[in-house]
Amino acid sequence: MAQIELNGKIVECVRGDITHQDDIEAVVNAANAELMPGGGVAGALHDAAGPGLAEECRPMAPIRPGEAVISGGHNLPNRFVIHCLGPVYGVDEPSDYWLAECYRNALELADSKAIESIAFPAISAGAFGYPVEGAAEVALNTVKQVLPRLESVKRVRFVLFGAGDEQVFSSRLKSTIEQ
Ligand code: AR6
Repeated sequence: MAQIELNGKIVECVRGDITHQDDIEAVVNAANAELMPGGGVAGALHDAAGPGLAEECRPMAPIRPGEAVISGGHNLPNRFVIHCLGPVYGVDEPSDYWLAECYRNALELADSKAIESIAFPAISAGAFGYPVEGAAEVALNTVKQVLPRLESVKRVRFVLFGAGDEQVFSSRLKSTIEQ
């Protein structure tokens, strides 16, 4: 676990499950274009949210790489789910640009809804094949650029499923944000 302060706002990296972030207003889904249940994060969030989530999402699909859309949290402990379609590594090129767009769009959408806290998984770093070191670099650089100009968002949490991924994000956190 690592945590730093950026202009009075908190950025933190923790090991855990994105469906168990009870103190967070909006959780981010590493979605598929159709906004349907799938594997990984999308499967876990839809399972925990219940079928109402897919029903609410259907009219918003399909979404494009880099895009972010918002729904209610249904049976999740969060008020909102923000659904992002990450790039498929090596296919949706330049992958780093489209991944940064996910984080930027999700953060700006959260701010436009007066959301104060948001939790992200490592978008694209599972089924979509993005190497975790690069995924962490893009994620943290984008938060560094975008967070200072947001009005509502005061806490950004990265929730990493495995110990290795958590270490990569945590060690990148200081070097990226404090440099
Ligand atoms: N909580 C936090 N992180 C998780 C969880 C969880 N419950 N489950 C997996 N991860 P992925 P993608 C990690 O594949 O690469 C889906 O099938 C995982 O270890 O969920 O953007 C969708 O339907 C990895 O580090 O998302 C899409 O088709 C990271 O979350 C496609 O996969 C992202 O893995 C999206 O692929």
